[in-house]
Order: sequence, then C-alpha cells, then structure tokens
Amino acid sequence: MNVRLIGVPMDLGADRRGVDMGPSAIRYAGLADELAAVGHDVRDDGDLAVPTPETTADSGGGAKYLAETAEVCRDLRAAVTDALDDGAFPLVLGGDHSIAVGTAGGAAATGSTGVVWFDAHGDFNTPETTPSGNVHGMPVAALLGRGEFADAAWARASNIDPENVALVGIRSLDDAERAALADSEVTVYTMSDIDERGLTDVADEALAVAADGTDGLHVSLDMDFLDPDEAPGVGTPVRGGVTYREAHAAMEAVADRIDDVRTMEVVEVNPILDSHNRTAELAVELLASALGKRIL
Ligand code: EXY
Ligand code: MN
Ligand code: MN
Ligand code: MN
Repeated sequence: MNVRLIGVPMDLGADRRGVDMGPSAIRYAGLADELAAVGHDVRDDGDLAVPTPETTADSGGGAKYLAETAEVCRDLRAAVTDALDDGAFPLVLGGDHSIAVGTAGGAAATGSTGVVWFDAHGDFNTPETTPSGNVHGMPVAALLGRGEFADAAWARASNIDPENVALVGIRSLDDAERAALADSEVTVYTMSDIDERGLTDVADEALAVAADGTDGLHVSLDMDFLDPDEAPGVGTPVRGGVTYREAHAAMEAVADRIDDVRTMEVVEVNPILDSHNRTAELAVELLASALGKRIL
C-alpha cells in the first residue's frame, strides 16, 4: 500500500498537555521504517497546524475549544480525502481522540463507512452530557450527529450509520453516556465480553458489524484500549484493559480485513506520562500488525 502519514498534534480536546507530542513520539519510535519493512511505501506529510491552548481563548459553551476543534477536523478531513483521492492509505497520528471526527469524516466523504473503535471509553458524550467539557470524550456522538452536533456539518458524517459502529474494550462510561449508548444502535463490546468470548471472536464480530453493507471501514485505535501496565503513556488510563497479546490479536483481525479498511488512526499517546516512549513504541508495533506484519 501507499501509506500516507498525517500527524495531528492536537490536545485541545483533552485536559492534560502532552498528547500533542504524540505524533513526534510515534515517528521517533520508528513507524515509517517499520511499515516499510512490512512492504509498504510510506510518505510522511508532516503535521497539520493545530492551535495551542496557551495562545487560544476557549470560545465557551459546553465543549471546550469547539470552534478550534472544528477547524482542525475540517483540515484533517480535507487531508484524508486528498490522500484517498491519490489512492493512498491515510494513517493519522494523534493527538487526542477529537481528531477522529476529521479522520472518519474523510473516510465517510468517499462512501458509506463502518467504524471500529478500540477504546476504554465510549466517546459518546455531547456538549449537553459531558462531565468534563473535553471533546475527546465526544467524537463518536459527533460523527453520528447527536445532540448539539446534529446540525454541525464539520462533525456529522451522514455516511456513517450507528448500526455500523462497534466499540471494543469499553470499561469506562459516564451515566448519561451509558444511557445514550443503550438507546442507540451502536454495538458495544465491553471488557466483560472480551473476558467471556475472547478477543479474536469479539474483534472479528466488531469488524463484521462495521463492514455489514458498507463500502469501507475506519479503524480508530485509542491507546487506552490497552491496560495501563502495557500503555502507561495515555492521558485517561483505566485499569482492566486488554493485554499486549490481545491488542496484537485485535490488530491482526484488522489486518485480515485490510482490503476493506479505508482509514486508520492511533490516538492519545502522551509522551509526558510515558515511560521511555514505551507507549509510542507499542503503537508502532500495533500499527505494523494491523498493516500486515506477520511472524511467519
Ligand atoms: N468520559 C469522560 C469524558 O467525557 O470526559 C472521559 C473521556 C476520555 C476520552 C478518551 C479518549 O478516550
Ligand atoms: Mn487539498
Ligand atoms: Mn477515545
Ligand atoms: Mn479512551
């Protein structure tokens, strides 16, 4: 594949500084070389311009930096559609998870799109329900045009049907978020589902849910999907996540369907909270697995 790296040093959507350094940390961990070794042609388009909180006044409202986030997501959507138009595979490096609105929005601009979301969190809050005001807890709701996002053209992706959205690894939901998810057609696979059924079975089913009747897939990998013992460098760690081996198995399930995958992103790597770039290095390993690296 022609892989196109797009960095998005975004941290306006999260409470803790540091996740803006995620793209650098992932590059430093050797992503381009690792993907080249798998046999891909890799082009790095550098980073999108993202405002920093120190020089940006929050525009107010229930969601912090919403106008600025919208602008970055519009730019990212354009970069993703440009790459797709060129026949490339956009691989987006975050940054906090708010950027998924741009990545998945770009995928959806080219056809109906299913979404597989590997995460500890549901990311299903809206500006009305959020307990924190942080937009990284809202991108799934934004893409589906819920709440205040209903009329927001930058957010809602009409080509994404909630029936084709699957969340995997979930273990932290806010009360209103839980109720909204239960009320929706989104499929949620919690850690308990993974305990009972095994990761491979759950991941295969999640991918099938997303692929059912759609033209292509977006895969979103939040590094807090993993247990913090494996991936300490994330802003919102939650105990009880998937193991190193389960995370690889999840990515190998993605690799089995890579022909359907249109876009992928890895988000929430926070080098300030990390231990010797361990989480970024793990992100590189997992992306290589998703893009076809095999032991034999
Ligand atoms: N549910 C919490 C909130 O909305 O503030 C925490 C969200 C964390 C989101 C991380 C990126 O997945
Ligand atoms: Mn352009
Ligand atoms: Mn997330
Ligand atoms: Mn998360």
